[in-house]
Amino acid sequence: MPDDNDDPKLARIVEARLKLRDRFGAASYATPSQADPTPRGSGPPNRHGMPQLPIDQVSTEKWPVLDLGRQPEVSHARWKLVVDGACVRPYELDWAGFGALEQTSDVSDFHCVTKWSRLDVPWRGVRVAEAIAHAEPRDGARFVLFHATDGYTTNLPLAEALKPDVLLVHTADGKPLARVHGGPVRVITPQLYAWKGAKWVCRIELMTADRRGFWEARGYSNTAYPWRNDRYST
Ligand SMILES: Nc1nc2c(c(=O)[nH]1)N[C@H]1C(S)=C(S)[C@@H](COP(=O)(O)O)O[C@H]1N2
Ligand SMILES: [Mo]
Repeated sequence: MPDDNDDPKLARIVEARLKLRDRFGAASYATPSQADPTPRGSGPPNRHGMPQLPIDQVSTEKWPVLDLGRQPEVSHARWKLVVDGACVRPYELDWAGFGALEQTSDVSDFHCVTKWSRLDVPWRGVRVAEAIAHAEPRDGARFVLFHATDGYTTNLPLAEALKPDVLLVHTADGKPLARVHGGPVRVITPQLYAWKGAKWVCRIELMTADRRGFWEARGYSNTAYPWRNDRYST
């Protein structure tokens, strides 16, 4: 496990979240997996045939804020997104370049591992698949590590990152994404727990081998499927 003791505030946040993991760990390992042949998770149609909420989640209208306690202020002028690693054409986007990419609207759910879900959130942004495609991933690229301005990281299999509802969002609920929720731009992963979506995302690193992100290295599930109650790893 990484050592967080040089930052007492961060150490407290990690300790509190890992206590929650310990509290719910036994119950989640004891719960049978949900049948999930075609996980789709985006908006009402993606809950078709599924319970309204993934197991042990509670719906909330409010949008809680969860992060490492550092919320960087990133202006549009300083905003930058690097796409690099195992690809033919690593590149960098500025705010205008990001706005010039194909824009997508979607409605999808947001499931936090701390047990709240926001259903049917309207989003606008750019598909992560679109941003990655421009870099031309090498054949061996199989994983992605998202890096954020606050130092946070989270990893995904490339196949998950390329799903059409995985977006770099700049707008939520019809308003510019607030700084506390990762504005100007964050990632959302509607089919996975929300820690897989980096707020204040600044780099998408393509990788040939998996590398665990911040929470994945501290005992959160590497796969993170809400419909399977897949919260923590053993
Ligand atoms: N950059 C960054 N992204 C992050 C986090 C973080 O600490 N830093 N926390 C993750 C976790 S654990 C959750 S549940 C969601 C919370 O997003 P919200 O604060 O908008 O609700 O962001 C995820 N993305
Ligand atoms: Mo979370």
